[in-house]
Amino acid sequence: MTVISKLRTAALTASVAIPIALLGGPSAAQDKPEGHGDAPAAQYTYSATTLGEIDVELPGRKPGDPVITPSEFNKAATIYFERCAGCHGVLRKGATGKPLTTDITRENGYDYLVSFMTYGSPAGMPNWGTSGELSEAEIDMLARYLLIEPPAPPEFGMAAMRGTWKLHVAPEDRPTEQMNDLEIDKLFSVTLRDAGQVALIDGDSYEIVKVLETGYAVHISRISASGRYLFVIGRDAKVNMIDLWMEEPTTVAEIKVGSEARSIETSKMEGWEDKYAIAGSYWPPQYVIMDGATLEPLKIKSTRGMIYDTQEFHPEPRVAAIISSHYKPEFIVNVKETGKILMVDYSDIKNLKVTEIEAERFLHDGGLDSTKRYFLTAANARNKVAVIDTKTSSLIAMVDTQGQTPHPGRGANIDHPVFGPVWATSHLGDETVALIGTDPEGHPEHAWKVVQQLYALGGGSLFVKTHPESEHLYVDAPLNPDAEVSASIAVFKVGDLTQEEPEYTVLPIGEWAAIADGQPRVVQGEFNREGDEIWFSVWNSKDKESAIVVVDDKTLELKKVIKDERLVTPTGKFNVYNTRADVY
Ligand code: DHE
Repeated sequence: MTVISKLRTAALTASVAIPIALLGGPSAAQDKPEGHGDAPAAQYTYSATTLGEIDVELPGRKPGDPVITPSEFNKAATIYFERCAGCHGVLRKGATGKPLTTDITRENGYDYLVSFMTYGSPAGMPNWGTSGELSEAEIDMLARYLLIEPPAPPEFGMAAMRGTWKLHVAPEDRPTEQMNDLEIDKLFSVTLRDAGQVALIDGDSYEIVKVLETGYAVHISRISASGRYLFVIGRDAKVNMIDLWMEEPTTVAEIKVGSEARSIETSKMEGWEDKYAIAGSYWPPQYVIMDGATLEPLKIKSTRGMIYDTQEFHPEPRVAAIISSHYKPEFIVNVKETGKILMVDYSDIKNLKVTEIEAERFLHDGGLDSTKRYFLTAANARNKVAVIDTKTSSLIAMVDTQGQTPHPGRGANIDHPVFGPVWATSHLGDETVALIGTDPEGHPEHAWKVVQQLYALGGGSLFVKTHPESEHLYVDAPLNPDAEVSASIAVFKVGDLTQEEPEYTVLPIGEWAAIADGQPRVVQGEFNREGDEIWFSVWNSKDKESAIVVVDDKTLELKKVIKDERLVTPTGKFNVYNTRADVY
């Protein structure tokens, strides 16, 4: 363990070049375009992998269309969805990257497209050709593909959704009391990303209670307000609903809500606990409200519409984070490309009321403040955090985080010795951690301002974490290009935040995991129920050993290394109690 101040070595300050789409920064002339092919860092830039598997139809030939066979068209579409759609949009209307509609591509022409893809551009386009990521033949195929009208992947309406819905165990056939002796609130649901599974791990014994099959490249878990049901969503938009009361935790219902998805949540307002679930999709751009006991799809709402400021139509605004209000029967839905936050009132879904809040474009993730009244969410490509008052369903502030590409996860709530309650976010693009005042009544002068900037390990941070019982703020840097940094965690002591440049302790989590092979990255701290230990994933590639490292929060010493051959690519971890009660 080492203590470091802001005056760090060059390696530690190295900022990350990975999410080019998000950063909009230049890529080095002949370097390999990081983030597009390097696992696991590449896995951060949005890749529409499931869409890539769908067969698309070659449109009828139009005058001026280049020659392309249906098979080439399909191959090009796969590459496009996997490599390009994250920035340029599935329908090529542009997102963080430029639009690639045929009026533009045809004006620029075939040679220009080939050269652009081969050499990249200082504005952030990776050099796919010179880096060796794409062959000349692939670039030629893609250039011809881009000169033809884009195919639209299939919609996913009620009939399609119902066709995938499986109720394995009806509510009346489920137990009326807990049938196992698990301490459910102590369980962790651990994403086994590339295995398409979650592992349920007991917080006391560190034993894997069960491994369950889930969707492809499984993403996050959320827990029903009662704590009984665990909801897991895969990138292929498959939702598993797991009953933790059964003799062995079991999937009791499943559904596919689209082709690409990232978010799932359940109703938490008093009186509405466990009543509904909601899932948001990247493709098609929509969300669906489902029955909280069966996953029966009840109401699908498209998010297509006008961008909040330009008021121009966007055909594919993806649904990013969804969070449940504790103040009203509302789901709070982040719509990325239109920059709108939707307050979806689920008290009467037949006469659905949706309050549409103008926020900022490229909304991604976020979480609640310590009172659970305010939702703070990053518009990451705009370096902003939007603050929503969930009591009045309105935007109350837009905070410039003074860093590049904020990525809070759900953020971390600290009682700051000088500024009172603050919420923290780290950044993908630099080493800063922004602390934002969240107490408009007790500390009005600090509310919704960056009251302090901390300097952590380096760029490439994804998640910060603390707990009401903890005196520490933990900051990861899994996407930092420096192997040592990406395998370490910075820990700030809350009491030290009075210093002008607070020092931090470096935990060599990767070293503690003692994994001989590969270059594992350390990602996403998650506290246990009691708040006295924090778990980190040591995320290696699929064919190599990974681990979970448990740290004693009081002493910052290693407590346990969990290793098991079933722990394949562990990433997110969700303690049942902390997740259901929004403790972070
Ligand atoms: Fe995530 C949350 C989207 C890549 C681990 N991720 C989220 C949320 C969204 C999102 C919208 C918020 C969900 C919510 O709260 O309802 N993630 C995306 C992407 O679009 C992106 C950038 C690329 C992609 O194609 O999926 C992406 N995410 C990753 C990863 O590569 C990570 C690091 C490893 C993994 O498992 O895939 C990753 N994302 C996570 C985790 C959370 C998350 C662990 C939940 C954090 C929490 O504390 O709640």
